[in-house]
Amino acid sequence: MTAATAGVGHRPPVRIVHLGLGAFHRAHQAWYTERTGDGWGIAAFTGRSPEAAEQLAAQDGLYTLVERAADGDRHQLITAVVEAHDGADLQTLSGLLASPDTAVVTLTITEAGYRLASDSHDDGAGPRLDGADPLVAGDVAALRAHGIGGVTTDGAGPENVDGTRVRTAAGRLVVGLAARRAAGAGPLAVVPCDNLPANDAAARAALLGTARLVDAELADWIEATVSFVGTSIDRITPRTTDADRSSVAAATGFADAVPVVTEPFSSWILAGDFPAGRPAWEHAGAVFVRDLEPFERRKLWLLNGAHSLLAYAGQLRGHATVAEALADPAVAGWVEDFWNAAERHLTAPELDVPAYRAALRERFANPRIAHHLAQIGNDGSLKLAARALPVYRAERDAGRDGAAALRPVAAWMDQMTAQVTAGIPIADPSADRIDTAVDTGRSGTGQTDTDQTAALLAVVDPALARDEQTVAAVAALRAGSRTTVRR
Ligand code: CS2
Repeated sequence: MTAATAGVGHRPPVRIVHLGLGAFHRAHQAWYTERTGDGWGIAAFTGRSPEAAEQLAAQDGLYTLVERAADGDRHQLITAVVEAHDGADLQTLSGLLASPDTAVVTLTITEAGYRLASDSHDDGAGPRLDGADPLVAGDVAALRAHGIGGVTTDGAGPENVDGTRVRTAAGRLVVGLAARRAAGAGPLAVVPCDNLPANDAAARAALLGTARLVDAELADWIEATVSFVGTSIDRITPRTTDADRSSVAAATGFADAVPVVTEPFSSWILAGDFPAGRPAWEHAGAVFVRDLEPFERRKLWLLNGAHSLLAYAGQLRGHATVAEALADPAVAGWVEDFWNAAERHLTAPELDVPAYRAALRERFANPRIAHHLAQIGNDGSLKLAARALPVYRAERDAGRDGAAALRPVAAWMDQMTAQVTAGIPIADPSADRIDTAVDTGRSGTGQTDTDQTAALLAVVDPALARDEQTVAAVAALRAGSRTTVRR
């Protein structure tokens, strides 16, 4: 505790459990919760590494939020996160979920965290858990071996389950929800806050899919009791740097090890039920709607789609940040083309796409936010499926070639090829498959650039990879972007 944090007195009780303690959660859901002043405390669990929890716990959960506008910084101490834990601590998670005080579970586990099958959209049946995924299979085996059913029937506690062996968010939540069921603590809402279309359906597929493989009765209980709330979330939050830590310490006197730097803009749109209540997030600017889909598409396509295009096309042209890439007229032109394609399918008047595009140009150009393209470029195989390919499909269904919407995919392929060739590691759950696919085009293999394009597309969308016209269109764009890069 320092002078800057000494004034923080009574902390609110835990009513929200969060999985995926990272910068975005702390800049977004925690900030909204703080702003309501409703006294809802958050217990946050890390995903993969416990470090963030250790650092935050050492500061009693307190941290500085820096709103970084083009003309200056605004600092705010956030007090809503009252507990920070290692995600492998299933005993604490189960204890919190078994409490009727806990009403909401929020998730920021990244697109990859849901472990969904990449061919989910082929049959239009919606997202589906990838039961063959090694992490999922490992969790299911661990939960079966430790008898998650025992948690619900004979009262054996979650201490029987080794948290380090249950690694997916869904696996961990299944353990926690078994404890809630055993305790008779009643319904709650699960609120995914990741950039996936229909993220409520994604969370439901992950959770119910895992539960079904472990304990059918528990799965039935979850289906009947847990509400899944869809969200569109938005706030550009780059990774915190050492320079950020120094500037926060200088401005506030708090040697904060884990401040968060974010843009002033923020948006949270939600649709769904909260059977055990929720903070009045609408008092903090969140918007509750009946039909989320138009808003979700506007955000995913225009912001995130452009981000991915900037990430790959920008890096190929030697840029490091979003603002730099957007200042390159060729890249900016591709972004406008992509937006024109998307805008044709965002027709609801309340979307006001021209204003949204104008705001995005300004947000992306914020000269004081260094949002690194390499960070956005991670997990491209999943991100492109959510942000770019839906625009392509909409264009194609309307009888157009959709080339502008394929450019992010073509640029991703060129960037992946460049990284594999240069030995730069690829951060993607399908990194091995990307590596193999890149090799498909190597000289001496007897295979062509088109074969390589099809192999890479199969990693993102297996059905589209079987469509010759699409593969040819992507291959043509790749040839184009390579020429540009060489110049
Ligand atoms: C970005 C998002 O890294 C990425 O994939 O596109 O994190 C983006 O900054 C947020 O969705 C903005 O709300």
